[in-house]
Amino acid sequence: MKFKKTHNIDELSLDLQGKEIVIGGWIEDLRKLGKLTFLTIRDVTGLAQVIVKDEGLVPEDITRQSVVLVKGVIQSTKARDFQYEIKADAVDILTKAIHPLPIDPIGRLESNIDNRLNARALDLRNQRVAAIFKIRHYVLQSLRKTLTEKRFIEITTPKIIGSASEGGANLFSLEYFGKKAYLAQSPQLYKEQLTIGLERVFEISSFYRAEKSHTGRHLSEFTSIDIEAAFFDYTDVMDVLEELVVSVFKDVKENCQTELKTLERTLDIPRQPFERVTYSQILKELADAGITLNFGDDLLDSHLKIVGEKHPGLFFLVDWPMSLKPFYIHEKDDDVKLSRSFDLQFGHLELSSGGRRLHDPAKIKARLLEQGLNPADFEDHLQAFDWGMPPHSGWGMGLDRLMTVIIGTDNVREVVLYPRDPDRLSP
Ligand code: AMO
Repeated sequence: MKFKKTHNIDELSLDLQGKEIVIGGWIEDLRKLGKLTFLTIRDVTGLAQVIVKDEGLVPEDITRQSVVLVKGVIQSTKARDFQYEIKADAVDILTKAIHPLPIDPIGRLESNIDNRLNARALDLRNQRVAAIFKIRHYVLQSLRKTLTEKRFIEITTPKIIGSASEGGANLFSLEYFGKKAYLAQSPQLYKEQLTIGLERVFEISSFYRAEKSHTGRHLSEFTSIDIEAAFFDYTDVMDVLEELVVSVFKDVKENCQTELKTLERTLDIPRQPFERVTYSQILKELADAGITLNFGDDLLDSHLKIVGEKHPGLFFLVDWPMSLKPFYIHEKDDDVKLSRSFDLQFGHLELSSGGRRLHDPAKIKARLLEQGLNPADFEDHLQAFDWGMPPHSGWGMGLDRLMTVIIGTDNVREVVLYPRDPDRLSP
């Protein structure tokens, strides 16, 4: 590099007229008008127009998306789209982009999602795509801020584990120094144990599910936001979830105006309180639609589609049958067939599920056996229940699914940089 970048593009304005600056970025467009060359240069903060009067400064064969440093002086401009322009004194070509590029990086020519994912790094030069990941950054910041304010402590639990956290299905297994190991499906068991020492914990990490699903909402590797809180009942963690989701929407609306504008997206702050609909009520609604389910039947995609038409926004689905819930979920006191658990839905899409946990080890062992699981496989976990396990509740929410709701897409691959699904293991 012949000279050093002095400014991000969003730091430049006509106030700096006459001053020499250096910007660094990618050539988004270049036009030659007689002896003049006009370059538009983009860095992550914005777009600037550069005018090159000296023909020798830019080689004939320079390409779009090449990386350059431009040293020049800020001056006024007649261009409609810019408040100022940079008159170049020197252009240092750092990397030349080789054409043809696999996709049109600025998105004028639409590419299908597979081609875009195959060239994801280049795809991010499309401002609509970059906007999604800038928003994702703010969503993560907002989640951490709100949970920290609520005195949750961020934890990191192992992703290589010796026994299943969510029961036997959907586990990726691997060889671990001659032993069988698994990729964690969730931090469930660890987050529960950690309420002993830290009371309120949260984790935002990748988890793994060997699901052969080809849908817009399933990935083999997804990011989960998990919480667990001692002395909280399931309704208390529902309140945390509701507040968290609403503050994410508010923070994105406030901090990501440019990105939302780029995506032509208006974000409505969800109305509170979120509706609470019982499982039995859903069965009635389905019966009205001509679908007869028995108590204990799971809600399939086709059922949730109908549910989503009646309840298109955010709502809690509560009072699930115990038989449909994992071994760690607590029953209701007044009706042991029902669980103290919930799902947070956005129409037909499940965003989160959670509940009150059993903290009596004898009950957990009984539930493991009931579900065909072997308590011996959960020995490490179960021993913690003899060390002073507080009553506790929590939930897990798919960050990627939450992002699809914020962005307004039905494909989770749009909001994950390098998605993993049964057909995709690279890049
Ligand atoms: P559950 O299995 O319902 O619950 O997962 C919680 C949330 O994680 C997201 N999710 C996924 N997102 C993308 N691709 C997948 N394959 C995928 N699987 C799950 C969903 C889902 O609602 N331990 C419990 C949570 C708890 O009770 O604390 C659990 O894992 O948004």
